[in-house]
Amino acid sequence: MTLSNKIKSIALDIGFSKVGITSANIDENEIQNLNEWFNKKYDASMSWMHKSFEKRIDPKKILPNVKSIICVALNYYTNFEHSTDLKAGKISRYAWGTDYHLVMEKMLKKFKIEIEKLAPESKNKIYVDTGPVMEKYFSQKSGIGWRGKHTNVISKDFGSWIFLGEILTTLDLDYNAPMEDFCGTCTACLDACPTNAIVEPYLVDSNKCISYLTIEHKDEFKNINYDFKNWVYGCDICQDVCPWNSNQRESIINDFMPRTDNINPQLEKIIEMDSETFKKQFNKSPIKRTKISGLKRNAKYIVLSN
Ligand code: B12
Ligand code: SF4
Ligand code: SF4
Repeated sequence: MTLSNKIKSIALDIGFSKVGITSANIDENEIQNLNEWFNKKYDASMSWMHKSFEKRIDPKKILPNVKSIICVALNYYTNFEHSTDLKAGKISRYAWGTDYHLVMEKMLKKFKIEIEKLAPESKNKIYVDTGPVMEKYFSQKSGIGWRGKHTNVISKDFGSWIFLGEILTTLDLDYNAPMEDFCGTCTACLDACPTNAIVEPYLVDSNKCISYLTIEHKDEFKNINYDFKNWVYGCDICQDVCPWNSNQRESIINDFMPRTDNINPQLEKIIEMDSETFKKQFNKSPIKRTKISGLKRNAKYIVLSN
């Protein structure tokens, strides 16, 4: 078995749902698209993204002599749905259980150790949403899935309910073919987005995206007048309507099972929540990112606008 195949088989043994390998180079076209996204200010207040622009477009600035990127994806679908109770908020599927950064980092560390057993001379760096890496781009290039018109990566076997991670490596490996696009003439995600944040196919303006507004936006919602459709943390609308998400397989990761009250928390309960309860309910959960103040702001906004 080749080294590349051994590495891919280890990834699947560790529990990743998909693995693919690609070169660490980024096409000129992609760099131009990214530049345009920043020029149009679609990054909203996420200035940390632009600050790391040079690293984002050149992985060698993260790991000198990097040759390949080993991309992985982890299915997080659990068989639960949101309710239609208007007094309840909706929490995005990815945040129902334990924070994927913690889950995947543990798996990636194990993976890195195994790679270094096979190739002790190699230098390797792991990432899962934790650095200036174009995760969706590399994932498509490594054959894991394609970038849908809503911009998330969709795998034929797992839909878009997958988290992405990668190992940057100095190893010269065999590359997979990039995944082709299977969106076809579908426009379901563009049609369903309540704020028209998908301004054109494959282009999201974060300023309008409910996911950005409820998670990353730090201030009060001044001059913002959108119907959040009860999404109190993140937003899954463009993925819920995607035909590639209709026959999902359940995740094998127990940590992704929803915690009590994490799918549809009552909005009034959030507004009245004290910090002890917040800490307990959202310990090791991605929801910690908004802090209690952000979650309360979101819940109040929904109650006032309903
Ligand atoms: C910043 C960020 C956000 C921002 C911006 C979203 C975005 N579209 O990039 C906000 C806060 C809005 C966000 C929201 C979400 N995010 Co987010 N986010 C990121 C982060 C940190 C960086 C992404 C990035 O580089 N964006 C820059 C822009 C320019 O990239 P882009 O939108 O893909 O734009 C490219 C395309 O437009 C392309 N392009 C232009 N024209 C064309 C034409 C064609 C044909 C094609 C193919 C491409 C193309 O060029 C651009 C440059 O690359 C990544 C982690 C990472 N390091 O990659 C996670 C990540 C993308 N997020 C993730 C998730 C889960 C989400 C949410 C689903 C969470 C939720 N449920 O609320 C939503 C989805 C919203 C949406 N429709 O995109 C996952 C996605 C997993 C997947 N299956 O793809 C990631 C990969 C984290 C992870 N490690 O798993 N996110
Ligand atoms: S996450 Fe919600 S607001 Fe953002 S693009 Fe998708 S449907 Fe639109
Ligand atoms: S809803 Fe349709 S257009 Fe949007 S990502 Fe899914 S297949 Fe592509």
